[in-house]
Amino acid sequence: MKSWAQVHLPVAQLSQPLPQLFLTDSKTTHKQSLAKKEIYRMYVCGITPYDATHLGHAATYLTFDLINRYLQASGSQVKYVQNITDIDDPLLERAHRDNVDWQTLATSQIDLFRGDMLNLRVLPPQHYIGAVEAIDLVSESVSALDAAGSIYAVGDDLFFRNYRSSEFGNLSHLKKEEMKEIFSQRGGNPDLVGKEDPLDCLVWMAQRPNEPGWPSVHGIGRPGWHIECTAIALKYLEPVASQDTCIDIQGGGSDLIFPHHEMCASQARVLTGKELAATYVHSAMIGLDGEKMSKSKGNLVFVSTLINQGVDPMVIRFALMSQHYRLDRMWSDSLLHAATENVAQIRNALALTEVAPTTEVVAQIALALSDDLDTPKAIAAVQAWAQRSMKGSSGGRVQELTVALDALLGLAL
Ligand code: 5CA
Ligand code: ZN
Repeated sequence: MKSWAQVHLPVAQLSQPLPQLFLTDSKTTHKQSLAKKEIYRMYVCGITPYDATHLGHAATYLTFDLINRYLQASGSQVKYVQNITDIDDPLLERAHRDNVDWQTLATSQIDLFRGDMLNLRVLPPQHYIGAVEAIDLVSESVSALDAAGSIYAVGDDLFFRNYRSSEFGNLSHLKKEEMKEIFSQRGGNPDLVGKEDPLDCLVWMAQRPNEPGWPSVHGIGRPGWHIECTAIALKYLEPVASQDTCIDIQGGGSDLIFPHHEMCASQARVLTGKELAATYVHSAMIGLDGEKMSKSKGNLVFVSTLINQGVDPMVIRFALMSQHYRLDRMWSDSLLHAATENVAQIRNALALTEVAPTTEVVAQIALALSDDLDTPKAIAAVQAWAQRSMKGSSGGRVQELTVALDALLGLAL
């Protein structure tokens, strides 16, 4: 699938090398430094194309964009892959509810998403892969799991033996009863008669009446959700045999820790004998009026609606970065208003002929980001600089800061 257009990434002018990046790993639950590498491999779970792009989606992709930007500014290359769940039950249900063709719905939402990502200056992945275009790939992965003795049938559907692995649960740290409950809320079917274990997951779903299906060695059907991401990540990120883990970063919103990422990791262990990712990074949930922003609750604010109302995309980006990615947080009008004022103040300072020293503030931004993407701290440093500049402090180079804001924070001001 076509990714969105390239976003210009300036080369940050740094007076000293960037500090090593620390990120909180959901598996160890600790902040850990990313081993220095020339090439990083990052997989981020993409949208299911309906109700895109709400501010929760946007916040999550911004988190990984910050990682991408930081690693590139450190001089490394980032291989970045994202999927699109362009065939799945929720998409079909929405198309049915709204009496539209599911492909038309998906195509329109993917187009909208691409435009929103471009407006927010999110660097595009090199491979943007839809589930539909990965059917053969998924089917091959199911065959490989089958060859490893990890697949069984319930009727014409195929399931993966998750719970057989002693490592299952290492990522989510949940008790089995908790897993079962969350699994049933997030597309699983723990109580299905015929399953060997309630937590085994569907990897190939035989075609249902009036639903699409694709021919495969497993019969006509479609991929299960988790195997879609496992297969796409392992194929398109081209893992290196000599490395301990298949990829460096597996990411998405915190709602994906269980079951999705736990099950992807479980499948990858069987397929490769290795841990899927060195670091599992999860961006916390954005809510509105005290509740998680989600399609099912219908309490969504869309990036495109705000932009159509005349809101500057850089203000949206700034507002989403003004709170830390690991905190569940609320979107509100007051957040947007504060961001509008703060961006205006920074722009006013950047327009001055004499500005406060810039080398130090660039170093502060880098240091804050290196510490688990502390964007509130980075932004506070820029605001303090703007105030110093407005009060007449001098000795800085505007260009040094504008380039750093763009390269590291994605803010083209
Ligand atoms: N297609 C799957 C992933 S393979 C999926 O979860 N799609 S999604 O459209 O529901 O979500 C897309 C991304 O946005 C996921 O990483 C998800 O974790 C994240 N996300 C969804 N809702 C929110 C929210 N309210 N706040 C933050 N991130 C969110
Ligand atoms: Zn995924």
